[in-house]
Amino acid sequence: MLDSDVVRQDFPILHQSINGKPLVYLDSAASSQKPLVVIQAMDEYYRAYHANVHRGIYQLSEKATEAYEAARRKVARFINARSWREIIFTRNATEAINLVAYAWGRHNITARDKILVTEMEHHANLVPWQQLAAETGAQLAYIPLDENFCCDMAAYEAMLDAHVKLVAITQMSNVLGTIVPVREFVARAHAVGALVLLDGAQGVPHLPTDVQSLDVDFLAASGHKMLGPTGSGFLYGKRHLLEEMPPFLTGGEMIRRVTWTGAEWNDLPHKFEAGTPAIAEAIGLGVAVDYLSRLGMENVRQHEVNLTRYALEQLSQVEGIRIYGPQQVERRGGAIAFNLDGLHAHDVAAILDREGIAIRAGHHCAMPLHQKLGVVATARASFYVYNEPAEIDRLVEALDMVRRLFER
Ligand code: 7TS
Repeated sequence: MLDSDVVRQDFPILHQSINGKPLVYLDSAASSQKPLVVIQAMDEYYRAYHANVHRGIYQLSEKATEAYEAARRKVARFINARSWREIIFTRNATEAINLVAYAWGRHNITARDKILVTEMEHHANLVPWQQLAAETGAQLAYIPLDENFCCDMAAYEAMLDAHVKLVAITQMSNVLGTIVPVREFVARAHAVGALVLLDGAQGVPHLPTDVQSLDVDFLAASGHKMLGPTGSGFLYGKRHLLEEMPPFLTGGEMIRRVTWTGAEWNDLPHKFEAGTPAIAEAIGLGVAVDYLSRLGMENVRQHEVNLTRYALEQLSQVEGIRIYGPQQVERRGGAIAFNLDGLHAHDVAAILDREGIAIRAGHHCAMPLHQKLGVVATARASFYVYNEPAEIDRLVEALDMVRRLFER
């Protein structure tokens, strides 16, 4: 089992007070905090072996290249990719999704085609497809949510036909917490010849994720939500798909040979990594993946189930609260969006900040979903490996206080 008391010791940032109160960080869905080992690995790289990668004949560059490529192998193992060549480092999940929308989408989608997304997508897995549809004349259609905030699988089934070329879905909603039945989605998409892109920005940090057993064609993830640094993220793609795709960005690193009139592309994954990459960030992400692997992703998930169950129980006692998302913890992760009757989410978050509690408020980059929910904003508490039940108690006490404050 994961002991959050022990885990917390590894996160220096958590040991501080905000407005004289011990910090309660409940915004890991936006970005997680970093364990000391990640910070130290990046520091060590800059102090001891910083040099550019893939081009050095000298020792520093060889060491940097080794560390950078070792990180790629760690990520490949973490999601059980068949090969390290299937992992492309990007700045974040957004860039990974855009890579597919440009390099695959612009060459495979036509006016006759359909792209399906769910109604709960983050803008990162929505706007790139809206743009692709606008440019190609393809149709973008939304798989609806049912009354339990889960995907309506019968509606999905009815939307599938031979024109559907891509199903782009989140693994876990950053607002509702909903966990999507990925295998079911993939089996049905593949049956009509469509590919599946999984937005793992929320799922990969919190759920054991095996791309071979899920059989997804592409997976995008952000390093900074899984204990890694900002500026780190990755795209997984099945090798034959990545081989067939033209490059996204062009320039140095991604070529094998350049002449006056043209160029040949480098092997995977370098074909998709133009220019000097984020070396320290990749190394930091590798260490974050080691850290998560040591905790064990099954334990990470179980810890989150326990916290989420407790939080749903406790939060539901707060007068005038409305929680958005599935009730059953098995079907959801630890991002809990809510509103207090008659109060704007921003006011709630601002008052909580005075109590040292960090939550997010707004549309969480899911404006169409909020329109569907019939609200302009929600407040959102989200958990990770370092959170503990006592912090949920602090949140609930503070919400009770907010309610009393506005009742007067
Ligand atoms: N997809 C999902 C499901 C997300 O939650 C996010 C970020 C992204 C994609 C984009 O990730 P990025 O690293 O490329 O920015 N979600 C959030 C959030 O919920 N609050 O801040 C960022």
